[in-house]
Amino acid sequence: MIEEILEKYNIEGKLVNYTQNNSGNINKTYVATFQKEDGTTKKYLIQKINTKVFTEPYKLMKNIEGVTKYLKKEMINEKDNNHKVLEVVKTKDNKSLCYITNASDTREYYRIYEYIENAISYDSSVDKDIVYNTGKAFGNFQKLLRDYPMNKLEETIKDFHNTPERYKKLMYDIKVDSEGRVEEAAREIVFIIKREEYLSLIMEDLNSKRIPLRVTHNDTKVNNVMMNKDTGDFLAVIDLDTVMPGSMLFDYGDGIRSTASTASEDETDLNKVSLDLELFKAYTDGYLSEMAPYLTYEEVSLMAESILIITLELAIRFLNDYINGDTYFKTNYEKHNLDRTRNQIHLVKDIETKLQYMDDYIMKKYKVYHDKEKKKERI
Ligand code: GN1
Ligand code: MG
Repeated sequence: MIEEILEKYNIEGKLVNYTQNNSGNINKTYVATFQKEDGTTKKYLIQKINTKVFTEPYKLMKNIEGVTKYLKKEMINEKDNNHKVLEVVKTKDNKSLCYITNASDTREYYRIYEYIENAISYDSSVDKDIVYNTGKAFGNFQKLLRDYPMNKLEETIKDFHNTPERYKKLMYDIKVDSEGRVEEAAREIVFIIKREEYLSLIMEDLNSKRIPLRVTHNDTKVNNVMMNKDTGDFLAVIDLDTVMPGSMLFDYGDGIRSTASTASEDETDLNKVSLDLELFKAYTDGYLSEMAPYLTYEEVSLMAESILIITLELAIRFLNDYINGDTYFKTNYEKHNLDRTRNQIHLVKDIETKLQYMDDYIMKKYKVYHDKEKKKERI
């Protein structure tokens, strides 16, 4: 299969081997190594696009091509030689995507990226520097894309971070209970229902234009930033499938949810799951060091709550997938999605006790970075 895909590309050298890479809950990824005539090797990432999730793969690639081109140009403008942009490898007929027809006569879509060398990524983090640099990476990403023409972007997944819509869908699927799994999840369902009032906070402000639409990444997990192995600085933001117009609040909140949790989403020992305030501070500092000058006060005042909202959203999504029979996220065992739901709910409980502290910290730091920039402007 991999060989069949590679035939559609003009990659220099000979395929030495390929292995499947297990990170990511949606797409399938392989790393292929090629050897050139001079003996040097080069790696590539081959990804099978999950077309159940991304139903229009051409639109998806159009977004990625547009955004990566723009980011490259912006980095050159800023004379930034330290960071990289994801590089799409084109097929022999200059397409960013190819397909093969499988045994059951359906099309499977694949794309190839250049492998980012000298880099490492983490699934969860305990190191403040890694977290600071993750926040900085996503802040820098939003900063560079702040003037990207939004009308060029396709909505690759409709209502992706529309939390109240996600809630409505959960309530509907609970009523249908197609897999007979609702009873088992009763406590989790009640927990979510009790928090319904929070869920629309960001969407209402977006809809009423109290907060701006921006180009956002929408999947700011710690493993979506490649770090420079030598310097520890961020090297590149990856996984651009969900780049769409949205609110910076979902990106910031999801960044904290993912990087400042003391355990991965799959951890079943809930005693290990909490929100580490030192890591929260590190991410916030990294993010604000890039984005503070461009944020509005309304956005900043919702940043702490965004952490709560997105964590609830993930609990809703995992639970909804469990109730529907695990059709969306990759799962490794029967109750995987229920365990992920419990993990996120546990994190929500902890976040609730820390909200005020986080809000105070964000406000304080926003003012510091903001004033610093204003001073620079005056000089
Ligand atoms: C999915 O595939 P991955 O791990 O990058 C999901 C995110 C979730 C995340 C939870 C397109 O991301 O929204 O936050 O799992 N991506 C999509 O681990 O649904
Ligand atoms: Mg990913």
